[in-house]
Amino acid sequence: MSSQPYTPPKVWTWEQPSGGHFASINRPIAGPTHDKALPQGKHPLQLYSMATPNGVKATIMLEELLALGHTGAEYDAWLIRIGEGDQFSSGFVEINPNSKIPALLDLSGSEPVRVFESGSILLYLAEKFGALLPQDPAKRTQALNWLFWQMGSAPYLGGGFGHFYVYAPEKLEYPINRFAMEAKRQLDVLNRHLAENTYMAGEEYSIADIAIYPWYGALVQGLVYNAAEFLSVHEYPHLQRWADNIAARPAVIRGRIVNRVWGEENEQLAERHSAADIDQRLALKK
Ligand SMILES: N[C@@H](CCC(=O)N[C@@H](CS)C(=O)NCC(=O)O)C(=O)O
Repeated sequence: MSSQPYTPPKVWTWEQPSGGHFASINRPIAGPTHDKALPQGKHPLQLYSMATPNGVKATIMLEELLALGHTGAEYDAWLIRIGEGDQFSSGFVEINPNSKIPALLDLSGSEPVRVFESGSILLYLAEKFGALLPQDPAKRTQALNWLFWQMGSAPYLGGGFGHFYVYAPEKLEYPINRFAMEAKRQLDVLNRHLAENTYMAGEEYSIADIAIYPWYGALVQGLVYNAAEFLSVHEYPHLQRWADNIAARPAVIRGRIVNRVWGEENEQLAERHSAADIDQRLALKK
């Protein structure tokens, strides 16, 4: 790898490994790499995931639904170790041909329902349980605007800024500048909106907040990419207020630790099969 100017060849070919944190799992082809069925537990919902920002959207949602009393949202959460290529097993690819976590299997009906893309999982669960998505059409649209905003914007934060600031094999000024500028623009979009609104869709907490918090809320809290100082996040006080408010919700505290295998012992729970699994972890002293 070199930071010398690069002249692309006529035809791109795959040279492996290309370097960087995820080099060993990145490939230019889709499909399974090995035959392996996924485990299944006893609950109606089976989640296959890891506690990355996209993964915790699903576990926070499920914990919020359980907190609201929707017992049909009971779930087994199985760990997919993306660094070890579990997302390329035949069983996982059957649920998500895109080989990315999170993926959900709903076994409650006559036919299994396969759900992938974290935004689709949030919408599916909100509609299934009639919760966390406003009923009023204008407010519902507001929530969906921000849900889709998150799905379209976060790749610039994660795949752009995060990749070049943290994971790339070399620190390169051009991409870090470009994506830091875009990340700050997005933070300002949120800050301005939250100056006028308690939550993303107005007064009602919704799937839009659940989608945005694990990326942008965690970023301003210094939990993602350790970039709070670099991105001067003190410039976004309304976003900070909203993030602190969301982070304190019991379902968020619970959902964050599911399928997490790093950090403090009381914040790690590789698999979740009952509420007691989370209770026991959280009860461990730091
Ligand atoms: N747009 C997808 C993105 C999912 C995604 O990028 N997941 C990452 C972890 S946060 C992943 O599974 N990476 C493994 C890989 O790229 O092989 C979603 O929101 O569900």
